[in-house]
Amino acid sequence: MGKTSAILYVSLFLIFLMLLSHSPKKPSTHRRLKLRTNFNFNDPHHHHDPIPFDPVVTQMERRLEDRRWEHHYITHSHPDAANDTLSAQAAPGHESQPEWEDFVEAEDYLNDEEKFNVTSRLLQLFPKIDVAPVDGFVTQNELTDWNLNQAEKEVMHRTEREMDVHDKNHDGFISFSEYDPPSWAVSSDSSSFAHDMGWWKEEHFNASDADGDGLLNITEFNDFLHPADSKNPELLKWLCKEEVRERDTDKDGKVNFKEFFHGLFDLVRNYDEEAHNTSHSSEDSMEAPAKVLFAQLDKNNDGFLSDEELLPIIEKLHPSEHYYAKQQADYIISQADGDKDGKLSLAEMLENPYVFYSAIFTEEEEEEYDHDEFR
Ligand SMILES: *[C@@H]1O[C@H](CO)[C@@H](O)[C@H](O)[C@H]1NC(C)=O
Ligand SMILES: *[C@@H]1O[C@H](CO)[C@@H](O)[C@H](O)[C@H]1NC(C)=O
Ligand SMILES: *[C@@H]1O[C@H](CO)[C@@H](O)[C@H](O)[C@H]1NC(C)=O
Ligand SMILES: *[C@@H]1O[C@H](CO)[C@@H](O)[C@H](O)[C@H]1NC(C)=O
Ligand SMILES: *[C@@H]1O[C@H](CO)[C@@H](O)[C@H](O)[C@H]1NC(C)=O
Ligand SMILES: [Ca+2]
Ligand SMILES: [Ca+2]
Repeated sequence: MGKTSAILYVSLFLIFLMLLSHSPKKPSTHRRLKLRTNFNFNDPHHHHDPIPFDPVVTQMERRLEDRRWEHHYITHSHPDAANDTLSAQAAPGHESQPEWEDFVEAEDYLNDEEKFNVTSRLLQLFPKIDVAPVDGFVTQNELTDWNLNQAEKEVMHRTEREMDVHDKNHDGFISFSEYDPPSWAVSSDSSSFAHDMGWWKEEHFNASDADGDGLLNITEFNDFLHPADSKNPELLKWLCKEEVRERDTDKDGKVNFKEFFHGLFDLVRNYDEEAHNTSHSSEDSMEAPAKVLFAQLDKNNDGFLSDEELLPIIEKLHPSEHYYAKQQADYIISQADGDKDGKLSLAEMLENPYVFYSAIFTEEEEEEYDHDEFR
C-alpha cells in the first residue's frame, strides 16, 4: 500500500514536472509581472523602491518579503531567537526553498489573465482613487494621495515587523537597550561609510522619543526608522546634524562651500529638477546658483553651513514618501494621459493598464528587473 502510493506520488510529480517544462509561453503576455524581491534591511541610504499601486500585489509581495525577512532574521541577526514565535512559521520541513515555491505561485497567479485580470482590477480600484472629488477623473492629487496611502501602510507594516523583533520584553515599547542596530550598521569594517554614522545611536533614539519617556511607542519607532517622514522637529534637527557629520570631509564640524557643492547641492538640484521639470545643466553653470543658495542658507554669514542652517533644505536632502508618491503619480499620468488634459479617465486607465503595474512588470525579453525605474 505504502509502496503503491509512493509510486503514485512519484509519477504524479514527474507528470507535473513534464507539464511545467512543456507548458508553452503564453504568446499574449509579452509583459511579465514579476514580484520584487529586492528587500533591503532598512539601509537609510538605499534608493527608494517604487510604490506598489495595487493592494493585492502589495499583499503578495508582503508574504514573500516577510518570509525572506524571517529567514534573514533567524539565520543572520538572531540565531538565538529560534525559539521565538517566528520560528513557528519557519518549521524545519518548510525550509527547502519555501520562498521559491511562493514566488512561482504568486507570479503564475499574476500572469494568469483570468485570475489576475488587470482590467477588472482597475475597474475596482478606480472608484477608490477618484474620491476628491468624485468626478470620473483621477487627478495628480488623487493619485498622489493613493500612492502615499499605499506607501505609508507598507512602511508601517515593516515597522510593526521590526517592533516585534526588537521589543524583547513585549511591552509594546522599544527601549534603547532593547534596540540592536542592523548588522550592516555595526560593521567593524572601518572603511565602510556606516562606521561613524549617527544612525541607530542614542542621540537618534532620544530625538525620536517625542514625549521623552525613554521608550519608543510604535509611532515614535516608525519615526526613528523613517526620520524624513517624521513631523517631530527634534528628529529633523538630528537629521541635519547627521547630514553635517556625513558631508564634513575636513572634520571641522561645519559644511563649507566645497563640501556643499560636491554632494548636497546635487541633491537639491535633482529634487528641484524633478519638481519643476527643468533641464539638466553642466557643472560649470551650476556653481553660480550653488553660491546663491549657499549664501541664502548661511544665515550668520560665517561662510559655513551649520546643522540648523541645513533645516530649510532637509526635505530635499531626504525626500519624504509624499515626494515619491507624487513623482510616481506624475510618471503614471505622463504615460497614460491619452488626451493630455492632465488627469486620467477610466478609459485612459483601461487603455494603459500596465503603466499602473510598472513597479512590478518586466518586459519579457528583459533579463533583470530595473530597480531604478523611477529615479
Ligand atoms: C529552545 O528550545 C529548546 C527546547 O524546546 C531548548 O532546549 C533550548 O535551550 C531553547 N533555546 C533557546 C536559545 O532558548
Ligand atoms: C477581464 O475583466 C473584464 C471586465 O471584468 C472582462 O470583460 C474580461 O473578459 C476579463 N478577461 C479575462 C481574460 O477574463
Ligand atoms: C538620552 O536621554 C537620556 C535620558 O532619557 C540621557 O540619560 C542620555 O544621556 C541621552 N543621550 C544622549 C546621547 O543624548
Ligand atoms: C506615541 O507617543 C506619541 C507621543 O510621543 C503620541 O503622540 C502617539 O499618539 C503615540 N502613539 C500611539 C500609537 O499610542
Ligand atoms: C518636461 O520637459 C521635457 C523637455 O524638457 C518635455 O518634453 C516634457 O513634456 C516636460 N514634461 C512635463 C510634464 O512638463
Ligand atoms: Ca515615548
Ligand atoms: Ca486625460
